[in-house]
Formats: sequence, C-alpha cells, structure tokens
Amino acid sequence: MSNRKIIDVIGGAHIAPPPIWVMRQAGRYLPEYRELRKSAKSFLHFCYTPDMAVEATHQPIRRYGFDAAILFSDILVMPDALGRDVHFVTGEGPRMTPLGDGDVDNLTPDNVLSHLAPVFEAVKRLRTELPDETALFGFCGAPWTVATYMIAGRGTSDQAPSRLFMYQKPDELAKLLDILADASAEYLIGQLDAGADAVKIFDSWSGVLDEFAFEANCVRPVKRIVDKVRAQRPDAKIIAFPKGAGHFYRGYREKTGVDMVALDWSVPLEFAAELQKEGPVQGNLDPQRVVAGQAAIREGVDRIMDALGQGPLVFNLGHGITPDAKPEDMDFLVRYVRGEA
Ligand code: 1CP
Repeated sequence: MSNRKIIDVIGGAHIAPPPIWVMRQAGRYLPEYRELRKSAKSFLHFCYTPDMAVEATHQPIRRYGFDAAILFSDILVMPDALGRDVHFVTGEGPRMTPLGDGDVDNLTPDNVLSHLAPVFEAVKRLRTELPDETALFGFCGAPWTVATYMIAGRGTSDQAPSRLFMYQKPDELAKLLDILADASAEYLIGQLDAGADAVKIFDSWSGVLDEFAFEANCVRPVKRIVDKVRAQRPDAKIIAFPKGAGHFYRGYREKTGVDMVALDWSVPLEFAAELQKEGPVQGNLDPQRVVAGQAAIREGVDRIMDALGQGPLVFNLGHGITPDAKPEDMDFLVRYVRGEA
C-alpha cells in the first residue's frame, strides 16, 4: 500500500469510497483558471511556463482536494516539439499546417526532450509542492489521436481526413505512428523520472476506426509505448483512455499492457463490470450530468457505484468537464462520491 489511494487502485486494490479526479479538472469552468489564462501570451506559452502550468495544476486540488492532480499541458505539445507549427485559436481550438508530402521525414524527434524540458520542470516542482496524499499524473496523446490533428491540421468531428490518409498512404501513417510512439515513450519516461506517479495515454479519437484499423493504429502504437516505457521503468503505472472504443474495450488492457483502462460514458455498466474483472477501471459519468446539476449527478453516481463500487474503481467522468459546468456542482460531485453529501 502507498499513501496515494489512486496508485493503489491502479495496482488492483478496491478502495471505498473510490478515489476521484476529473478529466480537464483544470480549465475554463474555473474562474481562477480563466484569470490566470489572461496573463499568458498564448496557450502554448502557458503550457511551457512552469509557473503557470504549476499554478493551473494546483487550482482544482485546492478547491476540491481531488485524489490526483494532472499536469497542466496539452497533447499537442508533441507535434510542436516535432517541429510542426502548432497554435491555438481562442474559442476554436488547435491549428497547424496539415502534413504534406515528405513532412513525416522532416519531423525532429531528436529535439523532443529538450523542447519539452519546461514540462519536466513543472512536474518536478509539482511533486514537491503537492500534498503527499495527492497522486500526480503525467500524460501524452496516443499516436493515432495526435496524428489526426497533424493530418487534418485541426480537430474534426469524424477524422475523415485521417481515415482517408490511412487508406491512401498506409506506409506514411505507419511511419508517423512509430515516430510518435517512440517520442511519446521518451516523453513519458521523462515525466516519470521528474516525479509523476503514473502516466495516462489519451486516445480520444480511437472510436472512429474499424476493427482492423483500431488494432493497427490504436492497440499496436499504445503497446509500443508501454513496452518501451516498461523496458526502462518496469514499475511504471500506465492508464489508457481509448475513447469511444466500444466493443474494442474488451481485451484492450491485456493487448496493450496498460494497468488501468479509462471508460467513456457510452460504455454500458454491465460491460464495464465485466472489464473490471480483468483489471481496474476508471470512469465514467457523463460530463453533462455535472452541467445538469445535483439530481442528475446523484442518479449517475448511484448507477456507477451499484455496478462498479465493489471492485477496483477510480471515479471520473467519461470525458472532460465542459466550460459551462458550475464549480459548486463539481464540489457536490466530489462530496457525493465521498459520501459527504
Ligand atoms: O485556452 C484554453 O484554455 C484552451 C482550452 C484547453 C485546455 C484547458 C486546451 C486546448 N487544452 C487544455 C488542457 C488539457 N488538454 C489538459 C490538462 C488539463 C486537465 O486535464 O486538467 C489535458 C490532459 C488535455 C488533453 C487533450 N488536449 C486531449 C485529450 C483529452 C480529451 O479531452 O479528449 C485532446 C484531444 C486535446 C486537444 C485539445 N486541446 C485544446 C482543445 C480545445 C483540444 C480539442 C480540440 C478539438 O478536437 O477540437
């Protein structure tokens, strides 16, 4: 047993009430985040300035005492580190020049660790500053999800440009996924060495693929990251979030080698309970329930606890909290899960 409950659950322990943290727990629904964000020249400047990244990471911990803090950064620092022209348009989202012919060969994996040094600095400071019982998570984007932004140059609703790329340029995609997997493994090892207690791999766009593409583009690259990290850091605790994987959640943990699988809110609870027999799960309240308020929160939490409360569970939402959620309803969620409301 450690003194960080979430780390014990990731190792397979059942803890009641379950430890809780929330995806996007630092972010625009918090007034103190919006205030801090004003002082940054750009979103990437925010991510690469340890004072700001550290402060944003602390904000939700101070308010709610979540059982884990997640480093404030973004999955798209990776294409930035690889030399793509990433920027964020306020109110819209990320933008970069879509990958053209020959661009994959001109990526700069040798620069990744030095470019991301400010992130390691933020992790180091956070681990010394956070309460001892608060776990610290590092993270990266999964290769497929990061590739979708590099190929389309922006977020899209169905990743049609990346699916087309996959059929038209399969060798190019395979090369890109390998470069991203290897650079991401180095990046995660750097975060673990700086003090992260666990790392999470976000595959937010794994739900747009057929069974063969899911295997090739999601399972294989995540396994490649896990194998590389474990070859150097055998005890690394690793979580993955293959959002929208549906049926493909079955066997995912075993195939990739991750310790814990994060479930989105579309995963049926009966199926979630079957997955939980294979290993710890995290999830999966619909974020819109927090926006809707107390009655919707109670109903959703009760259902999840009935189905998953007797096994290893980290309570979380099924995706990130949205900017329109009220901070007081988040407070209610935390207290309700802990049996204090
Ligand atoms: O100006 C702002 O404040 C921009 C909003 C914002 C924030 C708060 C972005 C832009 N990123 C973040 C922080 C962030 N992103 C964190 C750390 C904060 C925390 O969780 O508390 C993390 C872990 C991420 C991860 C991330 N970024 C993912 C994976 C998880 C998920 O939500 O699916 C993805 C897909 C991104 C890309 C991204 N970054 C930002 C936006 C708006 C998007 C989505 C773009 C799109 O697809 O349209």
